[in-house]
Amino acid sequence: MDRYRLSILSVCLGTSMLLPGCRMEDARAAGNRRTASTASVRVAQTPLDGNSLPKFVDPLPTFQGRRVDGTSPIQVNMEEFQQKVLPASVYAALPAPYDGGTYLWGYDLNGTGASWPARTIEARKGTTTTVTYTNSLTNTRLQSLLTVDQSLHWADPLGTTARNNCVNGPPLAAPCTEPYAGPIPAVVHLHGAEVPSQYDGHPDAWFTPGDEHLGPSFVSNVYNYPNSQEATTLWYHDHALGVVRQNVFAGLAGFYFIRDNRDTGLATNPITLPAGPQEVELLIQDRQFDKNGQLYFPDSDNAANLNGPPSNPDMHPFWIPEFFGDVITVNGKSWPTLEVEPRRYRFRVVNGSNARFYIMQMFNQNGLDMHVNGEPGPAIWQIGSDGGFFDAPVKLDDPANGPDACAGSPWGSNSDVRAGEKCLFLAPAERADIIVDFAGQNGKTFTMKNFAVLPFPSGGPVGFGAPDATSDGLVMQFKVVKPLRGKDGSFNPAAVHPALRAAPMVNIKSIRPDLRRQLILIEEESNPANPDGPGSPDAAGTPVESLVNNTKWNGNREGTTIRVPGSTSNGRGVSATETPREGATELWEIANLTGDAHPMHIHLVQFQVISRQPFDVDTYLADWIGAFPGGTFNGFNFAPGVFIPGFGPPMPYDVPNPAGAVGGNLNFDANKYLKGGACAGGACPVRLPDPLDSGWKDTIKTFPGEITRLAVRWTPQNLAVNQGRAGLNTFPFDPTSGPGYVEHCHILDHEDNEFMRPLLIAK
Ligand SMILES: [Cu+2]
Repeated sequence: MDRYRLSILSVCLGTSMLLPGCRMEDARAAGNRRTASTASVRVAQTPLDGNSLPKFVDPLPTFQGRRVDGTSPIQVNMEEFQQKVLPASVYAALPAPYDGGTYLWGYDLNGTGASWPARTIEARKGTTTTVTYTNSLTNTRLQSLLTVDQSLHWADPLGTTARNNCVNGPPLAAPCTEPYAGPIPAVVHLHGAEVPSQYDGHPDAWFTPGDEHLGPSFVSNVYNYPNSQEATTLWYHDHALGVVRQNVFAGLAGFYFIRDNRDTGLATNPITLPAGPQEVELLIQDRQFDKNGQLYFPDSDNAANLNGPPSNPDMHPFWIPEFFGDVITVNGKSWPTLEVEPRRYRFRVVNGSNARFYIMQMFNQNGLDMHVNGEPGPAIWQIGSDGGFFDAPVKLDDPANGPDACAGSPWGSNSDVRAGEKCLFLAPAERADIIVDFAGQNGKTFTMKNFAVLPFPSGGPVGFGAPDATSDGLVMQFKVVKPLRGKDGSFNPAAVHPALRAAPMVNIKSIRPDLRRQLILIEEESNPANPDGPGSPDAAGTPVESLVNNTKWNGNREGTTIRVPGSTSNGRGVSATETPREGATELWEIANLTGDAHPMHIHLVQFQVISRQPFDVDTYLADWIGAFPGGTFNGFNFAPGVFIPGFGPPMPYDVPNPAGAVGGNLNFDANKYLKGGACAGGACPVRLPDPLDSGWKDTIKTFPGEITRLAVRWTPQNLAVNQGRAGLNTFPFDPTSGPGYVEHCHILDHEDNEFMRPLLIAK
């Protein structure tokens, strides 16, 4: 985004006020006039500088003794509450009601009180967990601080966006440019779970308080999770169309563990994993606050906010391309500290941030200023990823990888994405199950730091001014100050240890695919030469939206009711082009034509990474644009060979290209694109998955300028390789029923703005 901000600034200073980014002042002035005349709910907030906050003063909130048993039915109520996220000294200086904490939205499990994160649900493999969700987000204080952008295709409970056609601006009529103050829509997705689609938290399955308004895909708010997959770290979070970035930001997220008879969570577990107080959840999220200690989500009310103004206010008056905050929270507490014994700990790590990536490493802090990197260590051993355990532990931050394996030097040089692959490297929604051994470290303090640039990997660490708290990457501290209680006989990844898995991972990469798909990711930017006209892919404009396969969420060609050919309606308002057969195995090749990495999440299944390969994006893009057929869309005439935003792929989806791949795109695996370009020596090397991406995944980083190849099998995770075939359902439920599933970018600001597609399973 720095790139965009720089270009806006230079263009605005140098030329006319007609260019899109330069109109911000006009838009804001208009917004202020509306505020006076329509009693708008927008509230002006003064940002609090994260640098000014004390660090490492409060303990990490943990869930030991506060987890909820998933083998009994659970009542989950969404409600507003207050929590002291920042140090107590901040709230002590504030008047009522802010002295009581930051207003948040959270999940209250079984009446035990809402918290951020919510209480962890401990489910048991093979035993259904039944959850009844209710939405009590009425008369909240927080709504006025989280300005819904009605120009997005969003849940829209009152139908104002649909009635006023707000998604097809500019120009935008008055209701489209005003904040929304109606009932709050919400729905819960259990991320990474094998579930029937009616319980998947489809983005259109939202419901408002009292179920007064229901999304078109709503079936029930009593969900049954079969827990048929492997023991792993899942998380549950809001998934309502177009407001996920704000509902999750508000606090609607929690952990969900699937336990089995090996990963029992008890000290007696046969894998000997650290348990009890030595098994700790870590939900990492960046946030921004105002001077009342309240959440601050940028909506153009303050030009000085960290993220800059909305990039295209004449199309999206409040939406910003990515949210980054200058306060790092872990388990709903800013820069916390965990006191540990000199022994091994197991951490279940989730990146729950809107858009921030993390490349993390620990440093010995003793005697050093917190901004100085001490001696690295201890090592982090990763034992599992999104969907279960690895076959064997992987050592990260190994000194053998070089002293700067994670840190890079100087700041920002690790925009080379490969640097992260030997570190604890998490894009939004990815999980890591890790072991850290604090033995022999008595008295030491270790600081966990993040070295990922933002946006990743094109940005820099200086977006918020340097040095600052987040650009120094501070995350949390571990203090080895507790006495060792008893001998540590737990799982030692550095020595002989029990197997993590009862059986090796089923290798679905070995299955000959029934179907090959080639999909592209593209960012549509405003066209500086024609700011009110159609966007162009990766022009020097500002981000409008990013799309899977140049296709909008609803599956229609932009500005029309014409379905992208080859799509199937879910009968509830959206059409899918990805319609895999139950039981089939597919090769998905995703080519990222944008300038940034996108964590792509596929619902229903866990998949495996086959390989990654850089390719010649510029040459491909020129040929790909040349394949567009021309026509009139959204009021604009396009000549043949001109990019049509939101048209879908340039060619018919279902007609295989020369590689035999459906998707409607030119074959990006062609030799022409796999040599030269950015690749040294004239050939773009295929990279096998690094160890961290070798396990089960449901969310995968797709790097810019690269093809990411995935083996995706539409069966339960553990089905033997010879047991699946296209047309055979092996799930303990019918995956073809209900509203269907989705696949999307898990940068929340992206998925809220069209970077999501329906996914329907076919017979
Ligand atoms: Cu994205």
